[in-house]
Amino acid sequence: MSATPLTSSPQGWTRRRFLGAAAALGAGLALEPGRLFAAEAGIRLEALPWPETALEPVISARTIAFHYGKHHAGYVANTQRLIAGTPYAAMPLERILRETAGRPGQEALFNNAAQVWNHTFYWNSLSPQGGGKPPAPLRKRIEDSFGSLESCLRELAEAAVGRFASGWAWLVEEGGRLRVVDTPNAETPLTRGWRPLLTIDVWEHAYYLDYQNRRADYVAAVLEKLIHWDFAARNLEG
Ligand code: MN3
Repeated sequence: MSATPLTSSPQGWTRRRFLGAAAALGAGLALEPGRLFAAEAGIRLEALPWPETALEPVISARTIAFHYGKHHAGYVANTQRLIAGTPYAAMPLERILRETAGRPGQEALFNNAAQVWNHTFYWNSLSPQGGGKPPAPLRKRIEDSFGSLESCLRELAEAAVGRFASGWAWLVEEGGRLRVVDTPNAETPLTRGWRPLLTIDVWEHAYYLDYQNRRADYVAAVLEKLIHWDFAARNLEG
């Protein structure tokens, strides 16, 4: 795996997004959400979509430095090590997830690869210009499924705060309806037939430096100030 770059350039990102979209069209498959993840083999630490200081004061640069630079990078390194010399080294990340989900003996690879995917998805679920109201088409879908934006936000907060121990809260689409779900540890909606729209990481490493045990305060601040509705809208269209 020595030829695999640990980080990607913004140019590389754009190129992979294009290749991912082209591959999805060519194969008639919905890569969900194909625009973020490489269609070719190899595991990378994808670039953050904003500078480390961009989410302050809601999430500090120090939290991002550890969360991205140590935790996320660690999952990337572990996954690269686990696939080296195996057939998984020839697969893109999303295929590795589908091939290892629920497979006895592959728990470590699934957990690390899923955490790579989940973290890239999480960074893109946050924006310094986030919060506020979703764009009109997404807002209509939210109102159709939850009754109101406020109900959707309340469900997201309850899922994020109520998730016992480590895991993730998600807004997903299933069968034309939007739903809030939560997953434990590294579990990802991708392998359960749900289309993920956005996520909140509720592992303690996501908030402990800034909020200590006050997970509810972290979740409320993220939903109010950072949640990236435009990203969710693009995933719904994609
Ligand atoms: Mn995390």
